[in-house]
Amino acid sequence: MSLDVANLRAQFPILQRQVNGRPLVYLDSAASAQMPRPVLAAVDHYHRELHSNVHRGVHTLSQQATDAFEGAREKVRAFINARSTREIVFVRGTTEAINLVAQSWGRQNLQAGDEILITHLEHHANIVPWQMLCQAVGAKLVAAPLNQHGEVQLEALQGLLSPRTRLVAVAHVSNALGTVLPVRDIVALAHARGIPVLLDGAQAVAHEVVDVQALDCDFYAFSGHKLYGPTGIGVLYAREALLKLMPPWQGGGDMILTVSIERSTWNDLPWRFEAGTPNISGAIGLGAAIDFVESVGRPAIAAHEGALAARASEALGRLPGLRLVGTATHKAAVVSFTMDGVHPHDIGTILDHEAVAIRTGHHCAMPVMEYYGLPATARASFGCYNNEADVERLVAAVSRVREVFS
Ligand code: C6P
Repeated sequence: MSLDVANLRAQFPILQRQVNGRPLVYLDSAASAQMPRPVLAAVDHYHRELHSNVHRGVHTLSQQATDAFEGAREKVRAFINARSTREIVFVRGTTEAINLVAQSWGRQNLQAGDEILITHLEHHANIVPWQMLCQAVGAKLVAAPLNQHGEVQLEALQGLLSPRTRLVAVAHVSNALGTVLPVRDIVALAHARGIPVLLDGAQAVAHEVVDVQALDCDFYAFSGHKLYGPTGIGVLYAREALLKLMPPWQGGGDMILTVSIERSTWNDLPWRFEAGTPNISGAIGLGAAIDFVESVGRPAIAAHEGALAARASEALGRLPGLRLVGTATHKAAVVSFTMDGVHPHDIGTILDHEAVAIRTGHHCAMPVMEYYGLPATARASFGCYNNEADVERLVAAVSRVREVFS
């Protein structure tokens, strides 16, 4: 199942770029993965040949754009094995998907004294929308703790489920630590008490086969730009039984059936949740990204990235004063680290001089940084196009940081 990485790399024009006079080493795929030629071509084709509005025109362009847009929805459905395209709502990204659930389902189903259970490793996108909801309705946000490896323990999470818990919302994979959460078990625990579960799949879909029916989750959110697709497009999967009871959260064109000055009636699912002209080229690009990922195969991608990340962790871990942050047994290809006496931003700047792109900072996960008593980490994250030479360049550049600061 090994990947033909040289051939894969040739599909990503950006990897030909030089940065500071050296070939780019891109190790920031957890922030945004690069786009391969078929995705660039699909977006370009839409702009050159189909550009028009969807669901509105009888003219050929509009019909073809609508077919391509709705075709992308079917690709998403098949990709995550949803039962129906009625369960696939196009949104701007994971952040918007979670806000949609908070503002629509949340306001309808939560009241004062209720609780939402998250964990300590969530991205801000899976914290702040719930805080806003809690403030609006008088509910309480509860967070399950981590162990020293950055793992969420089921017993601890179970102990925080209370008769007032109305929703469990957890990451499938942590962006800051790489921890893969035991989401099937979490869903089973919550469902045993009749509590619905939202999974933040932003860091999972490009690396794991995600089957929403097998996971049995109620909501699943992800972004196109972490899946080799464009920015500004993402998906909310919601179980149809829940979605059909949820009120629209934004009003406007396309989400209605009829409008009079007195009142309006709502469109069918999923368009009821897609007010206004959608990101048509983004959805088409996402469809092409899904075809790309399926053609490569996620088990092969995960095995390849996992081997690179393990190699990088081992080599970096041997450097004096370097600490790996997040050492879960079940981990995605994310390597977060700190170096004694060096701020992570300085690590990132020196690496950039060497054309090695990593992310530094709190990774929009401040509670997990606080948990470890750190202001920030440096994070290298891997995609299908990375190779062993990238790992060597990373390790050499980090060693250079040590030289500069010693
Ligand atoms: N994490 C990272 O570098 P948006 O911005 O809506 O596409 O995705 C938000 C989001 C939600 N959940 C998780 C687990 C995420 O990792 C992200 C985005 C990027 O880690 C940018 S902060």
